[in-house]
Amino acid sequence: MINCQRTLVLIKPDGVHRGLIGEIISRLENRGLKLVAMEFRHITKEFAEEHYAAHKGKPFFNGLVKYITAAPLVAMVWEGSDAIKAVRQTVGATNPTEAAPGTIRHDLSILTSRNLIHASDSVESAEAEIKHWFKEEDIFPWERDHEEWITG
Ligand code: DGI
Repeated sequence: MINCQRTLVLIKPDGVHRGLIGEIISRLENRGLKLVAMEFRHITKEFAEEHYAAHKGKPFFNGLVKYITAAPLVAMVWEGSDAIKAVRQTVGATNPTEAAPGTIRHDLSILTSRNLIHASDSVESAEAEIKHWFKEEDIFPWERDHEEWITG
């Protein structure tokens, strides 16, 4: 596979409540990305604060932690060629009103504080976030029969 990467994706609690789990997973599957780990989780305040540590002290930090811990979410690891960039592109800009049409955030949401989905934004953050959320034994690499037609 050309530049094989893994990236962490979260369907945030609004995505679960709004019944958008299937829609969001379909968009990533249709892109040619491969799901290699998935868990339904209701995370603690401490766990959320560590996940969003880079935003500590910002005016929206407490609201963000409250939102992400308010109800269960879906945590996933996706794999593919240039997966980090590809997923971010399919997810769209942080502010849904600035996201490009056709992206998940544009098509399915309207508020930055309810933007449905998280995706790692760099090789370094993907590595750290996957480690924070998943044990290595809970990630399941598998080969598609038609792998070479998608990833080269
Ligand atoms: O990687 P992203 O989720 O696209 O964006 P980020 O890492 O800059 O911020 C993480 C989350 O924090 C984002 O998905 C929503 C929230 N956030 C970021 N900037 C703002 C914000 N929430 C509010 N209310 N206002 C902001 O300016």
